[in-house]
Amino acid sequence: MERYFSENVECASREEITKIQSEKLVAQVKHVYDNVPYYRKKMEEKGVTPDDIKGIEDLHKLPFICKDDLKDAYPYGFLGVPKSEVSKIHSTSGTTGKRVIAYYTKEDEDIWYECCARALTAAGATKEDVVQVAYGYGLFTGASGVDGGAHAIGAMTVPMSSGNTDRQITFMRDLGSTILCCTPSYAAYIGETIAEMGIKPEELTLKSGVFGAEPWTEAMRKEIEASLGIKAYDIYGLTELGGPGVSYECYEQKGMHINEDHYIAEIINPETGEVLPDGEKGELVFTSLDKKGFPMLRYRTKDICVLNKTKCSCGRTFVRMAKPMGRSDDMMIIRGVNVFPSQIETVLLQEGYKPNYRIEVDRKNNTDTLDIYVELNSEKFSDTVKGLEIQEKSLAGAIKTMLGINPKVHLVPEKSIARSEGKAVRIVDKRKLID
Ligand code: DLL
Repeated sequence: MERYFSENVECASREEITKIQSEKLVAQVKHVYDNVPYYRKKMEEKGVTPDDIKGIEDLHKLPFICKDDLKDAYPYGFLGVPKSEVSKIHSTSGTTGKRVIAYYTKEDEDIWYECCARALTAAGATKEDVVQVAYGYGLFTGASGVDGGAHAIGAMTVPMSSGNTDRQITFMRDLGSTILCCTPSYAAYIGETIAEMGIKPEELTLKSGVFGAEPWTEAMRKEIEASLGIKAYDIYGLTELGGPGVSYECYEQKGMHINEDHYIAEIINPETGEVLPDGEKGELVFTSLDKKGFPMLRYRTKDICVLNKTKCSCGRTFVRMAKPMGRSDDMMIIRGVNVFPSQIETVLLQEGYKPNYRIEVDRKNNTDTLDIYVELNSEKFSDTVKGLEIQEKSLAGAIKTMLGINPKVHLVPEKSIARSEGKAVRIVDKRKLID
């Protein structure tokens, strides 16, 4: 039987959810207007005051916040409480420009852990479980969030952090870990290492995994589920909104339920900012309703996604978001065609290759080039040059059918592409280095 961590809200009626959201929105707008001068100015520029916001039907009147606003206001410009009220911070892993620093009050932390506890419960976690946390601890939100969630459930929490894969597997076996939390690319790597060590998935006690922080495909899910002998659940979130637990999958695995008592989701046209009707694909925008330390009103995530408001048979009434196809930042435009790495990954796995690949985009003689490096594996092995060429051509053909453009595929030796212990970096866009 399905279990819930906060059944009263997770299964509340639409009327109840709308009421909760409306009341909280009115209070949150007032909080931000009074305490975040940067956003107050944006509201003034748009001619909006807190009196104009009477409920969620007025949400569209508020200005958006984008990453550039957070950069402009770095480091304390969006802090919504006195520093003495801040209990901790986290930060994005951004390698270029300024990082985003998110602030939490004690209450913000508790709400965040509750959201993660809902996600873990939906993945089958109870007090009896041993939860192995293999997201990175530190500035990244991944580990702290699910660690807090596991504590809220009362499960035994194993704070491994990412990396040191042999030690992960030793602890997993010795302690009898039942739930693994890490990025999907790291889960795939752990699965691969287990196979190399000659351990069968059924020898492990793992039953499920809670994987997120990067886009991953259904094909990758199957791969991980088979290699670890588990059911793999998706979890979504971002530093600006607190971290993991903004939304999470239930056993139906048909989209991630958004914690709507804490967040309002909208889908907008990324070019015009216009709010799109239900079911249309566009950029996800979130409003955090409770966060006081780092409150976000209409934050533009750049994640491309679709919302589904139909009823889920798990009993939860929270709206569901599809797996994000990737950030609009990650979308490559190659010879005029929009390409997401996840599309390429889907084809590779369908064709029997492993999720170890690198995409290189360049421009030669004014034409974009797309090179895809993919590892060979024992099932896809050919010992003649001719045989390899045939394989490369056949894979390039399958990718062309998906994308509409012709890539050059390079099959490379097993293990020659670096594995990821956190978020995988799979695209090298050399055009950006030149521009
Ligand atoms: O990745 C928070 C997180 C940690 C989520 C652990 C889930 C598990 P950031 O580092 O700020 O925060 O990156 C946020 O990662 O805007 C998405 O583009 C991407 N992302 C996060 N979860 C998913 C997911 C954390 N399940 C950015 N599927 C987001 C696809 C995801 N993309």
